[in-house]
Amino acid sequence: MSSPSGTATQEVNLPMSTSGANALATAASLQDNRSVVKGVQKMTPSEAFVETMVANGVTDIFGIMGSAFMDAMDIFSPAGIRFIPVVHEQGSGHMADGYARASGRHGVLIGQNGPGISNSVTSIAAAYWAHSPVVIVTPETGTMSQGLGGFQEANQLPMFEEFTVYQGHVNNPKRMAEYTARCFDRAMNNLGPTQLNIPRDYFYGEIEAEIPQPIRIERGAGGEQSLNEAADLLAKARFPVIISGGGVVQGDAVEECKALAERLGAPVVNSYLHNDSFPASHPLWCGPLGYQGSKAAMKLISQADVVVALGSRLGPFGTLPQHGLDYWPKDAKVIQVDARSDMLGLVKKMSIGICGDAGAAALALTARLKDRILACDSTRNERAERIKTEKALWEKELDEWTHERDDYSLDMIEEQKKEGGNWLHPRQVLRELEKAMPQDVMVSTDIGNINSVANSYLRFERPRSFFAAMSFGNCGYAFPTIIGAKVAAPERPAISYAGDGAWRMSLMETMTCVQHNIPVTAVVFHNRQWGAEKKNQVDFYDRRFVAGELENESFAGIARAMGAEGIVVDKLEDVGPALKKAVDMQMNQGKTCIVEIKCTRELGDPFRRDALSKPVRLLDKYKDYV
Ligand SMILES: Cc1ncc(C[n+]2csc(CCOP(=O)(O)OP(=O)(O)O)c2C)c(N)n1
Ligand SMILES: [Mg+2]
Repeated sequence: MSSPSGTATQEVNLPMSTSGANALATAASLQDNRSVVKGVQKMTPSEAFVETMVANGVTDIFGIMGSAFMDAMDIFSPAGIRFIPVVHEQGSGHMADGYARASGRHGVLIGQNGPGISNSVTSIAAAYWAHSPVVIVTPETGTMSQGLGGFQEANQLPMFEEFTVYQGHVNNPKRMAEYTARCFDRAMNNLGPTQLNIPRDYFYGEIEAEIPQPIRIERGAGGEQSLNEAADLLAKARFPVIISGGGVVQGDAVEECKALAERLGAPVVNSYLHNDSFPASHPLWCGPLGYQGSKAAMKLISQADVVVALGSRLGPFGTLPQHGLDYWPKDAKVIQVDARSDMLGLVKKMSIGICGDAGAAALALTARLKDRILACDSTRNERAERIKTEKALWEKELDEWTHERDDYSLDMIEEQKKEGGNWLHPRQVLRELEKAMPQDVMVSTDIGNINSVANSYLRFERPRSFFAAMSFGNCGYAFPTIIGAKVAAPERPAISYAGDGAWRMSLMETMTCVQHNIPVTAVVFHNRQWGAEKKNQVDFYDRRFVAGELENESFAGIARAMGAEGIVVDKLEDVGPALKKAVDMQMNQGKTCIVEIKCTRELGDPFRRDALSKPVRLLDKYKDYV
């Protein structure tokens, strides 16, 4: 095929693969009718860089412009790549993460060497713990001034060393396409962010290069022997339970997980913060484990004699005791399936480790169990009843759990009654929001007390719908992340949750939504405090409050000043209608709306009771601070 200038081109056509995210990336790229130059060609390194991105199906890049990559940026548009300018580079990393999590395609960001790059370290760390295929392109000081202490000079590789699965440094302009391609391949194949570091003078010049075809590796089900042993173990299990993890979401393996669960009649619990890894309407679904998770899930897994951890690393925070339940079944045999061998048996004791794709492994196990008589077959109905009963009990408890009942929360509720104004109980607010959620919604959540309590009230029907701040746990995650998700899936309603503290850290990206036509809905829980941390001062520091109070202007007013809409809610009956109105504005009028909900200062269970201890003071002058 010939382009108007007469250069030979090839259609963007990624190799077909059947597994998960790769299949999604392929599907997206197959619809991509942009063409890429074919064979060895004379081109500039900027052209090699941009063409390699086209070959990988890139259509959107987040960032803030800069002289360091202006030569390449100049041809983004003719290459069919949209550059989405953000307010702060931290936001561009979260947007790339949200984009990747929603679509299974690469999320890409770029920035100015030095500060533009260091500004996004936090969001790349967050993307790393979400295992997102994000590529951060980091133009660097020019090779002739590196090391002389020039303008915006920094060593950019060490900054991301811990948070990337691969770092490519273009050490010669002739290798631009090769390194670019490798970064895109490895982000997808090794499941995590990669860094493409490019000395800024290497964008210029003339090279001979061929644009590499993307390499996508199909992951298999795992070793024959371990699959056979796992099937034998499951055939003998009395009460098997499945943990459906992030690997099920990323590998698009819900159907395979469902088939295995149905064959076993096993309850399925979501791993911590992967509430979209199994459809909530399914009779075998029991809700999430971990902090502020489902009691039904915890009570059921505590009974398990065999646990299948499907696509889960069983992270240390995700199985901590909760609601007074130390639910992890210490004597159960654990079959762990993960795409990464180094995650197998890392945190929890395991009986059988399967290194493979969650979907392929589930399929292989189901096939092995299909015609066998299983020990648990005879109790299928009884177990189904038990699941139903536990779920009903938990729903009833949630319905009746209208507010927190600890001393501090009760004191706050009383105090705020005297103070006047109408403040809503967070749990009731969360229940109302849950009821008003639109179909096919995508929700992102932040780090904070109310956001954590939300875990009990967020249920999903399909994967790639829930984007929580994962193990890096940074406040300010949710809003930019949902913006990126919305760019990837404009047809789906997009809602972020944030506490007022986290919102203050991220609200400026409202301008990105307004100016670049990316309508989303942001719910802000306005409780006038850094609640999650204040909870530790309640529990461990005798209510000596330092730095926890927040005095805010009206967030709805700030939103309006930025050109968005704002709704203030201070009545429970208005919560659902306000969310519906905001989503309607998003979907039908292309408007971003901030829903500011006035909440009491009450606080749910803390994050890290496990990691704090009562203060000890040895010096006389501090003796009262215990
Ligand atoms: C970037 C960052 N800074 C600080 C923290 C520590 N931290 C965790 S939760 C929290 C309070 C969150 O307050 P807010 O967003 O208002 O939600 P609330 O707890 O009040 O519901 C803080 C400061 C963090 N996790 N991330
Ligand atoms: Mg708060």
